[in-house]
Amino acid sequence: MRAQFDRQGYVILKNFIDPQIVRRIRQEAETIAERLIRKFHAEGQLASAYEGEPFERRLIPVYKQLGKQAPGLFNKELHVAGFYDFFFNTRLLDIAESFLGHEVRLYPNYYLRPKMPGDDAFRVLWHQDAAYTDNFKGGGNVEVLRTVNCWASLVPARPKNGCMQFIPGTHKLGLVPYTQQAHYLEIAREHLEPLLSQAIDIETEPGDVVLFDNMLFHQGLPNATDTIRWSIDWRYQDATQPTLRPSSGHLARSRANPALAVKSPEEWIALACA
Ligand SMILES: O=C(O)CCC(=O)C(=O)O
Repeated sequence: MRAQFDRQGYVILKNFIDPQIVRRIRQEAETIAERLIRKFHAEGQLASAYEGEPFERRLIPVYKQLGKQAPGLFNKELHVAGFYDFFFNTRLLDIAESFLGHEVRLYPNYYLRPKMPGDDAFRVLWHQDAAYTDNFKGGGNVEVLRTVNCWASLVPARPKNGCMQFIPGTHKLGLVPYTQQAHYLEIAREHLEPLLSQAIDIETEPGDVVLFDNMLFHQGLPNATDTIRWSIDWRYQDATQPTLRPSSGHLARSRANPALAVKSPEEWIALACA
């Protein structure tokens, strides 16, 4: 696993997450969507609460009506018990620890992502995750950050509904120039175009976890179906390093200071307000 990660810049852990945890996460995502709808419906901004609609569709009319007011990503909302079992999963943290050493943090950008159909704002352009950290311009060299970046879908992810695409081996190129586009950063054309023919689809099922390098060239395709492609993306980092972002994330494993690591759903929930 480690050898493939080092060589290709990614590895897919098939059927890695316990089905019970996957079901729980999906329920948490449904509750997050429900709360969003209830709030905007109570404020009179939605024609209906769309109660009869399934999870894969319910937010579609909501996003159509709310436009830019609708969040493209959920972050603080993930401080609920189900996501504690997911992010602080022992098997996953064992892998993170084996890659990163005994001090491991959950990096600050962890998201639940409803990729809406037919909306270009949800097409995530070719980028390196490290470029988003670099773009904060807080100083520091993002190339030295030691992270394991993770991605999992709550529905089957395919090219048609907007799975990710990777260009294997590109994590060895270092940070390449990028530009700010309307919604996302994008790798400069002259660095991307010669490599585009090597892009591969990353197809996943719920329960799979994709691990990839902070420098790997990747994109999230547009969703051309009529259902939402729900996914989660998160990262672990060597906690002896700075995040080079405005926030510090959350300690997940520590040999030096075990008492400081998040150890229970209650602690995780309390951190929503931190
Ligand atoms: O979910 C997507 O479509 C893209 C996600 C992504 O680029 C990331 O997690 O870094």
